[in-house]
Formats: sequence, C-alpha cells, structure tokens
Amino acid sequence: MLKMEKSEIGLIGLAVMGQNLARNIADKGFQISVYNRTLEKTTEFIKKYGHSSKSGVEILGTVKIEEFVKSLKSPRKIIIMVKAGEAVDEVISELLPHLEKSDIIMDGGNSYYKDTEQRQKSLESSGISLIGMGISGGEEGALKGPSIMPGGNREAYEKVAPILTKIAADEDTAKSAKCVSYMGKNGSGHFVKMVHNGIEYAIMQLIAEIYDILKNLGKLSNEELAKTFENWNKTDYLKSFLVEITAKIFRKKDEKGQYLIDQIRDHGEQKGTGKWTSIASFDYGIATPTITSAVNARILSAFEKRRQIALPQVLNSQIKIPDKKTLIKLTQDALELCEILSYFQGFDLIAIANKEHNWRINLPEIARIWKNGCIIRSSLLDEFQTHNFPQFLFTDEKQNSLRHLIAIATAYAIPIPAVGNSLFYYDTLSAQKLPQNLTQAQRDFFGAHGYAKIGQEGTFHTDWQ
Ligand code: NBP
Repeated sequence: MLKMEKSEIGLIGLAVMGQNLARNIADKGFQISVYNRTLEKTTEFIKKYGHSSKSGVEILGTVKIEEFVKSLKSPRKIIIMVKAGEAVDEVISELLPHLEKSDIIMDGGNSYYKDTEQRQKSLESSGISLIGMGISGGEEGALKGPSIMPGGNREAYEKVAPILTKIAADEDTAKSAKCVSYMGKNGSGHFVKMVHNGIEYAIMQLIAEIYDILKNLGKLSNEELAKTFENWNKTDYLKSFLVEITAKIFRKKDEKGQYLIDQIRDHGEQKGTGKWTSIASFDYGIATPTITSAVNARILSAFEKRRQIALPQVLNSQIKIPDKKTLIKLTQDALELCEILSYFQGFDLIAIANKEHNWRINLPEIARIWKNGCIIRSSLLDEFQTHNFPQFLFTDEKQNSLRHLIAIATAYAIPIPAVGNSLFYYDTLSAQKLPQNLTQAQRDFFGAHGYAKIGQEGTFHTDWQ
C-alpha cells in the first residue's frame, strides 16, 4: 500500500473563504488536509479542486475529524475557517481529544477578540496554542493572497510563519515583503481585524455618501460616475480597492442591458464587526465617529417603512449647486480627507487598546500589511507607515472643499453622516476651546458632580440656584 506523506497543515471549514485559502496553500506547494462538518462539501471540493493546484500538490479530503488530525505532521497546524461564534467553540471541542501539547490552532474567521482571549486561556493548560488570525481580502484575497493579522503566542506564530508568509499578498512588486506580520499577544490579531472592518464600514459609507451627492445633486450618469471613480483610482491618495470596485459597480449591467446598481434595494446589512469596533471605541474611551456613523447609517437604512414617514424638508436653494466639474473636485477633496480621518480613528483605537493590554503591536507594521491583499488597501496607507497623522494633506483648499460640500449637501437634505461627522471630529480635535465648560457646569448644577477650574488645582462645587 502506498504510504501518504503527512500534511504540513490542515484546514477546517470549506465555505468560500476556507476553500480558497486551502487552494492558495496547495498552490504554494504545501501538502494540506481539509475537513468540513458536512461531508458533501468536502467531496465536491476535492472533486473540483483536489487535483488541480498550481504546484501539483494534491489536497487530501478527510471524512472524520480523527482521520483529519492523524493526517497532519506534528506539531499539528490547523486553520479553522468556520462561522464566528459557537461554531468555533464546537470545532475546538471536537478537535481537542485528538490534539497534543504544542499543536497550533489558527482561527482565521472574524471571531470577537474577547472570545479569542477566552479560548486562549482555556487552552493554556493543554499546551495547545490558539492564534487569533484576522484574514482580509474576501474570497479573491483568500485565493490569490490575503492580508493576514495573527496574534497570540509568538513561538507558535514563528512555527506557522513560513506558510503564512508564502500565502499572504505581496506588499510590493518586488515580492520581497509580504502582507503578514505578528500583531502581538493574546487577542490582538482579531482586534486589529475588527478595527480593519470598522474602517472598511467607514470608507464604504463615505463613498456611498459621495455617490449620493454626485448622482442626486450633480446629476452624474452611471457612466460618468464610473469614469470619476476610475480617475480617482489613478490619483495619489484615492487609489484603493474600494474606489476601484466602485467604478466597476457603476458600469455593470444585467442581461437586459439595465444598470444593476439602480435595481439594488437601499437596505444596508451587517454582520457585526463595525458594531464591535464602535463598542470597543466607547469601552476604551476613544472617539471613532466616522465608523459609528457608518454603523448607524446601515441601521437606519434598514428601517424602510420608517423612512417613508417623511418630515417636511425646508430646502435652502440659496446655496447653488456647482457645475459637475467643480462638484467632482469638491467630492474628491472631501473623500480624501474623510478617508484619512477614518484610518486615523482606527489606528487611534488600536493604539489605546494596545497600551491598555500591553499587546506590543507595531502600528506602522499594520499600515504596511494593509497595503495589499485586504479590502481597505489604499495608497493612503503609505502615509500612515511614516506619520501618526498626515496633517500636511489637510491643505486649506481641501478643507474648504469639505466645508463647502457639507453646506451644499445639507442645504439639499442629502444625508451625509459619515462625511459630516468626519469634519466635526477634525474641528473638535483642532479647537482651542470647546463648550464642555458649560456641560461641566450643568453636571454640577443638577448632580453636584464638581468641576475643574482653569489654572487652579482641585475640584469645585457651586450652589447654582
Ligand atoms: P461562513 O461564515 O458562512 O461559515 C460556513 C462554514 O462554517 C461552513 O464550513 C460550515 O460547515 C461551518 N460551520 C458552521 Br456554519 N457551524 C459549524 C459547526 N457547528 N461546526 C463545524 N462547522 C460549522 O463561511 P465563510 O464566509 O467562508 O467565512 C468563514 C470565516 O471567515 C467567518 O468567520 C467569516 O466571518 C470570516 N471571513 C469571511 C470573509 C468573506 O468575505 N466571506 C472575509 C474575511 C473573513 P457546513 O458546511 O457543515 O455548514
């Protein structure tokens, strides 16, 4: 009987992401075993892709979890790509009786970072490491090279690093640097992925608001919108995956030759990573208003019936809508500044959580591994590799564009919560003086909470009546 070599790595969960990641691993020449709860998916997958890897490596499909574990070299390296939540716990429980000390599990799904930390703790006594591994890039990224954000035990990471490095996206055209890096201890990898998704929500919402303005005030056709986004994708600071795909979306027609974008319901959906980012920002005491606006925008859009209880709107037509060329310039400048503020809010949140948990995250390294493979890849990330905040991009001209655009959009009742809140965030951070002296006085008035005085030590209380 032919004795099969044991596999370098195993993968559990053969939905879109798992299938493509397994193919990517095989394409790079690593022997891989796969397992899925529903056997038919494994059978179909092996039939379709088991013998077609670019490297000639065959993918080994397994029927039972024991067989899957036995097919792996020690220390076993297992990627889990199942639905976040209970499914991850169930898979770990199924695996545990068959694993040994020093084996390594990598959870590649969008698990909540606190769940990951809980799982890491409960595995500690068994000597099995759990790496919380954020993966971004959607199905195409999983197949061709995603951005990978692993966190947890460093020694365990070093053992899987050679495989992760091969399957990750190239950071540069020289292919010398890859979009994977050890993030830090405990749940830091999943935390960084969560914030990545929060930024993704923000940028998608910003683009959507800009589209609303260009379509409904600028009266740009879908072809003109596509051309505008295509042009922006050639600029220094808007070149990005989300701008690129937006241009393609505007051009897409159905089989009857009708534009698809105009047939899609305006009802936003979500899986929760944006909400988690907002919750984390409140928990850590950091403001991420652009991200939170994007979460709220999806929530509000979903109340389709409520949206029809329209309130009378007073439109200030004294503010003139500029010509198309001018409006495109204003929106370009506004999108650029608001995107910068979205990244900044995300990095700020990571920085504070990193400090609190002592995860030892290297922030410029995150900007580097987000430069390719992931959904929020953008030329702007070059600036975040070297600057905490690229203030030099906030020129007077661009700031004026943003302010002017907000005035126009609000005059014509175009809802722009993410664009608006980005500017309010910037103005708050730039303000020499804020009106919180008044809220402090109010708090002391009704609740005797006390207040601090300018240039004086201590806390004061007044009988305001
Ligand atoms: P899904 O999130 O749709 O999960 C489907 C997989 O989970 C199937 O293999 C299914 O097995 C398995 N599964 C479930 Br559901 N419950 C299970 C259980 N109790 N025990 C064992 N297996 C179970 O797949 P996906 O869209 O490929 O995403 C996988 C992970 O990657 C998720 O955490 C997702 O959030 C994350 N992610 C997705 C994307 C994306 O673009 N889709 C991008 C980045 C990250 P079955 O076949 O037996 O039902």
